[in-house]
This record gives sequence, C-alpha cells and structure tokens, in this order.
Amino acid sequence: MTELRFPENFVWGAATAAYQIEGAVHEDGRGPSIWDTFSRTPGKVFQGHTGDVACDHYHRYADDVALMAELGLKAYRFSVAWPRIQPDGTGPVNPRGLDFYDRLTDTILARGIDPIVTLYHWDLPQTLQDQGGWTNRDTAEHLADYAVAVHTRLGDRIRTWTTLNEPWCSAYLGYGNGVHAPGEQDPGKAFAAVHHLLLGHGLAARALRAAGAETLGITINPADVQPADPASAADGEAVRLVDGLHNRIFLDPLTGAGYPSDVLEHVSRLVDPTFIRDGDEKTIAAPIDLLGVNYYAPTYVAGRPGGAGNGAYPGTEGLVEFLPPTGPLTEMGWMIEAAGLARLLERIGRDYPGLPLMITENGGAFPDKEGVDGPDGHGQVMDSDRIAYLDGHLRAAHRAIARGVDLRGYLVWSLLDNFEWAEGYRKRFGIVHVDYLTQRRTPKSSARWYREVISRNGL
Ligand code: GBH
Repeated sequence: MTELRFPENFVWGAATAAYQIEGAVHEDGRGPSIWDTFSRTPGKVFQGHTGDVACDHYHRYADDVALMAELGLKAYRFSVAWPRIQPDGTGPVNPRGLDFYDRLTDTILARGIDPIVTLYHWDLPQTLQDQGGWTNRDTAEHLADYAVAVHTRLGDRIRTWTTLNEPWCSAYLGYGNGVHAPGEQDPGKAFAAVHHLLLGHGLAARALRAAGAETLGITINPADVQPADPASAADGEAVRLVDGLHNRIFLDPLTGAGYPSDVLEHVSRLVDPTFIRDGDEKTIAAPIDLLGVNYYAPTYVAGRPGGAGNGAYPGTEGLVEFLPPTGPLTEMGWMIEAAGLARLLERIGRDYPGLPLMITENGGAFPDKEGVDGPDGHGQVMDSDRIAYLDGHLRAAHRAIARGVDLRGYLVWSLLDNFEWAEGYRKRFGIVHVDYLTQRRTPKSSARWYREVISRNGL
C-alpha cells in the first residue's frame, strides 16, 4: 500500500557528473581540467586516484542509460565536461566532444527519460585556471560562451538547463580551504570566486534564455545551519554569519535582492570587494525557473570567542565553533538528519517564494553488504543503510510539500558508485554498484527499492 503519495508529475531520477563517471580523459580532443591536475598532485586525492577511467561511462553510456530505464527513472541529471567542448576553455568548439553528448542525449530520450543538464560541475579547463580560474572575471564570460556552444548543439532536444553545480564548493573548497581543485587557500580568492561564479551564472542564464532554453536554473548546496543551543543569542549570531556565508550570499543576489549588507561587511573585513562592479548584481539576478537544491547533512554551530572556525568559511576563525557531527553518520562522517532537509526546503520556500525547487542531489556513502542470492550468482549488493537514508529524506521532502513547498522532483546521488573527488573511489554513493576492475554494474537493493518508489509515486 502506498502511504505517502507524491504530486502527479513529480520528477524521479538520479544524478551524476562528468569527471566522476566518464573516464576517457584523453579521448576525442578533451583538454585537461583542474581535476586532472589536482588528482595528479601528490596528497590531494585519496591514494592518488584520478578520473582517468572512472566508470568508463564515456564508452558504456548506452548500457548505463538502459540501466536507468530498467530502474524506471523519469529524469537523469548529467553534466557536460567543458574541456571536451572547448579544450582550452575558449575559442572554437571541439565537435567530437559535442558528439558524445549528442549521442548520450539521443539515447536518454529514446528511453523516454528527461535529460537535465548541468553545464559546470567543477571540471574547469586547466588553461582557464592558468589565467586565474574563478578569481578571473573573464572566466564568467567564458562560461556564457561555453553554455551557448552546448545549447546550440543540444537545445533542440534538451529542455532543462542548469548553469552551475554548487558554487559554494567551487569557491570555498577550491579557493578557501583547498580541499578541492584547484587547491588554493586564500579567503580573498574564495570571495572573488563566489562573485565570478554568480556572474558567470547570470551571463550564461541570460544567453541561454535568449537562445530559447525552456527551463533555466542553477543548483546550489544550501546549508541547514542550526544553533548548538537554540536559547543562546551567541549561537544565533553564529547561525546568522554562517547562513550568510553559505546561503544568503548566493540566494539573495540570485533572486534579485543583491548581496546582503551584513555579508558584504564581513567580506570587506577580509578583502577589498572591488571585484563587484556596478551592474553585476543585476546580471546575477537573471530570472530563473528552477532552483536545484543538493542536501546531505545539517551544520551545527556555536558562537564562541576563540572558536576554531572553519577554513571553508573565511573569517569564522575566532568567532564560530563548528560542532563535530553526532549521532548516526554516513561513511563520509556526515550526520544523518532527514529533518534538516524539511527545514531547509521550508526555509527556502518561505524566504525566497515563487521559485520552484528540485532536489538535484541527495544520498549517502554507505557500506555494501554482500547478499548470497544474487540474480546471476554474483551476489546481491545489500545497502539497507542507504534505503533507510533515502526513505527518511523522501518522507522529509513529502512533509515539506505538504506544508506548501513547491518541490518538483527528487534526484538521488548517485546512479553509480563513482569518483568521489578528494575521497577517490573509496566512498560509494551509488544505488548501482560498480566493480572498478571489471566495470561490472550491479544494482544494489536500494536501486530495486527506488524502482518501486518511482512506480508507486510514493512510499
Ligand atoms: C556533492 O557535493 C557534489 O555535487 C557531488 O559531486 C558529490 O559527489 C556529492 O555531493 C557527494 O559528496 O561535514 O557534515 O558538515 C556535496 C558537498 C557535502 C559539502 C556536505 C559540504 C558538509 C557536510 N557537500 N558537506 S558536514
């Protein structure tokens, strides 16, 4: 019996990203990206893993799409690798790179699945990084050119276009604490990157709209920031600061309110924000039709003089204590708290009304347990922890919908086990297991469970 039914036409799907699954990094004229460089830099990625082969999706995409159809997915979110389209990040397009996404798109459509494109999921062409990457304003213009190049080829078939994936990560992890490529640690650069990513989004959105893109959006990873002690005023101030640096710094300008003054004040204490020019906020506010929300775990903070802060949030040192995760954790060490998803969706729905939302990523890294009765004698991959996680988060999403949030869909992260950035292949987020030695795909028990959820449109 279906207990919790989702709205009609609710979009059910899964998500991936180019560098995490494709492999084939030297094929068909692809240029190097910052992740090729970073993964080859000793000490940056677990055991020096790279995306060189990954899930070999570049060659196995047709089988992978067939698998999506078997699971009953209605939508599939993938990203286009900028360095396949423009190997140096600018200039003439590389037709062989576009050919791949052309084939992929046709294969997805032939299976009755709706493609959702992410234009930029962190694989910046290395040549652009050599010119400063996201600290260079020109990169924003280049992103818009690249977006148009992809749309020119695929715009007749793809309806939903999103510009960036999680600019918070690109800026703060890439240029703030250096855990992600390009691995820089400089608060000034992190804030310049935030601005140029937003500017690039605005320029790309405007260009895509002019080119006729139907549904336009961006995916962010807003944080559910909670106080250690709800009764403490100091903790409330810490929440306000971290919320500003994580959420309002993106959501306010995206929705036309410009940068919040308290956030600008904080930024100005660390860097002269001359990278923000007249008219930029207007560009960033280009109308969008969809906000992609990626949610994994909540963030608990306390206001504490002398608090350690967090390198990913420049200027929080001496002010904020980020609480260590407690309770049940995923293999990433992230808290499992489904209520955080409901809080987050309701908050965005309340503070930024009128913006349709889609959960463009949610999921977790969990251990696989081998079952004995695999369908083809290979052992079944049992991941009951993942089922419990997804079930809990879907219930939270349903609660938010019941309370009036305009949530249009849910995409699980991820279809396949894949290259988990700095963690390499040791962390597995897939509902489908990948044996990296043979590239054999085995749907986990969560995949079978998810297929049921989709077919019943509910839990
Ligand atoms: C996403 O990033 C990416 O879009 C995707 O490519 C990636 O594979 C996937 O998630 C899984 O990592 O330390 O408990 O406070 C997610 C990035 C996850 C960054 C949660 C901040 C803080 C958790 N974020 N994280 S916690």
